[in-house]
Amino acid sequence: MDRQASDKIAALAEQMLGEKRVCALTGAGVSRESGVPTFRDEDGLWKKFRPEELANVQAFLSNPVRVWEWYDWRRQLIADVTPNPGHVALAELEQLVSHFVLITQNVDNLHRQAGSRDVIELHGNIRRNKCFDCNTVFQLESQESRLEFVPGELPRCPACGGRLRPDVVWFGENLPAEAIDRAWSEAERCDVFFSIGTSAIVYPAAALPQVAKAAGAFLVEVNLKATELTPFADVVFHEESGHVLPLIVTALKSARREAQA
Ligand code: BV8
Ligand code: ZN
Repeated sequence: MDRQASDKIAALAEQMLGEKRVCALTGAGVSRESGVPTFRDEDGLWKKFRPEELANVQAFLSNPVRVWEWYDWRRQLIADVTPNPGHVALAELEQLVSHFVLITQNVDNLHRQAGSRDVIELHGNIRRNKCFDCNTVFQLESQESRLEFVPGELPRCPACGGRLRPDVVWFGENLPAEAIDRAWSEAERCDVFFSIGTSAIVYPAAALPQVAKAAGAFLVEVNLKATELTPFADVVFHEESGHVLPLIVTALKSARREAQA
């Protein structure tokens, strides 16, 4: 890493010392190094399927089995993936910073698997199902929802016999109120806000970095490509999150040691 980049990282670590509040918003890019496809990259999900056809209520009502099978395919895709160094670094940051909140758009559960505890899931979690008709939520592993998935048929709700769907937020659907409200208030109060591995175009999640910036936070973007957020960021790393985030953790650990010496 060149001198300039290491200086950027050392300065960023200093920003997180002491009684600081830090937020991190993550998107699909943070899971790509675990083998989970993103949405809008060249090999992304939206390149093969049109989101309008799959990730919305109308698509589910008109062809529930097709939508269910797409999510079942995504579940198979991520069944064996594991957290990468970027996820692990974020779990470490939670221990190193006095107030750290992880806000994710991802539904792959990898932050929790990496050990992050305070995780706000804005778009739900593909490891849960929800009944479209009675809203009961089922963990995939739970007894009630051990589904014999009959190809061509939609699994039924064990509680009411209704239509099961993945517990994720589709386009046109409101985000879980508690999740977005908490994320919003954390963004308004933080000292440092990271936007990591997201194209920053899906709202209201994409508003969070702007809210933080407007409230005076130091805005950091870690994203392979430039996004609409890049011009507003105080520091930008156009590199892989699995590479940059561990370097930031290392720099913070040494800055903490120096501060305590
Ligand atoms: C809402 C489902 C209120 C879960 C997703 C018109 C009508 C209705 C709504 C709207 C409208 N116009 C706008 C809206 C709002 C809409 C929206 O924002 N649309 C966008 C496309 C313009 N939002 C909504 O509908 C939301 N609800 O607003 O409710 C409402 C109600 C009614 C009417 C109006 C408003 C719901 C949003 C949630 C939708 N659900 N998915 C699932 O199947 O997973 S969206 C989908 O995109 C995923 O959830 C994902 O989380 C999200 C964001 O994508 P990213 O995570 O950013 O991934 P992407 O591939 O785009 O980018 C990855 C980045 O990583 C890239 O930049 C890449 O360079 C980088 N990268 C890659 N590798 C690495 C890396 N970076 C670092 N390291 C690497 N190794
Ligand atoms: Zn039900």
